[in-house]
Amino acid sequence: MTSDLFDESEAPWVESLGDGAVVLRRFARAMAPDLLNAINQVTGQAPLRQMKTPGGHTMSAAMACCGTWGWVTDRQGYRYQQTDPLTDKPWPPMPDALSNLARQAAAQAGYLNFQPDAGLINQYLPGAKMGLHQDKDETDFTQPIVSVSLGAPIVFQFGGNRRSDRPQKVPLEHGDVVVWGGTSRLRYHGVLTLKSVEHPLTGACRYNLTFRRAM
Ligand code: MD6
Ligand code: FE
Repeated sequence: MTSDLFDESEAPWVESLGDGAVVLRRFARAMAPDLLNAINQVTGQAPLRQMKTPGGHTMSAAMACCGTWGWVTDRQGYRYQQTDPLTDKPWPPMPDALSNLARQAAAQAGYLNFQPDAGLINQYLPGAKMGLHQDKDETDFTQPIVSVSLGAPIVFQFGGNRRSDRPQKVPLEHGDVVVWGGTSRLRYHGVLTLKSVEHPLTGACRYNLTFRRAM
């Protein structure tokens, strides 16, 4: 088999998004079935849910967490905590398939010894989006962010260090991994509204896995 629409044998390649930031194209495609199994395992224990922002809006993406620290938002604010507010139990452990992928992707991008203690699973259905924001609730900004796309394609927006900087539009597809750190660590980013496009493994759904060192 040399080419088909969802070729898993396509060799990965790297694209720069600026200093310290790269897209590892197709990096996670071969392991995607294992990653989707891991997602199902985590969300069986910590259900996907749409959280509220401090401003009272309901986020359009549904989220669940794994690892020692989970990122949550509610009327009180954004924070990391060790228990799931839905179940009051610790977040499920981060499956090895996820932590290994995160560490390998970080290393490929030049960030050695990345040990994520927070894994965020975002589920986007058609119509869902995420506005421009910074990931800044972590304590150590020398550690990168690793962000994995699975399923339906979307347009990622990667801005600058100020909200007013015009973002680059980066189409992301199944298996693409974005890694940002160094002087890019606090760059604004988000995704445009998910269109209705079917993927053979996920249907119309897109998953984003975001790995961080929270503490
Ligand atoms: C993405 N997601 O879905 C980018 N950040 O490709 C994020 O930047 C993000 O999904 C913080 C919390 C949840 C997220
Ligand atoms: Fe983010």
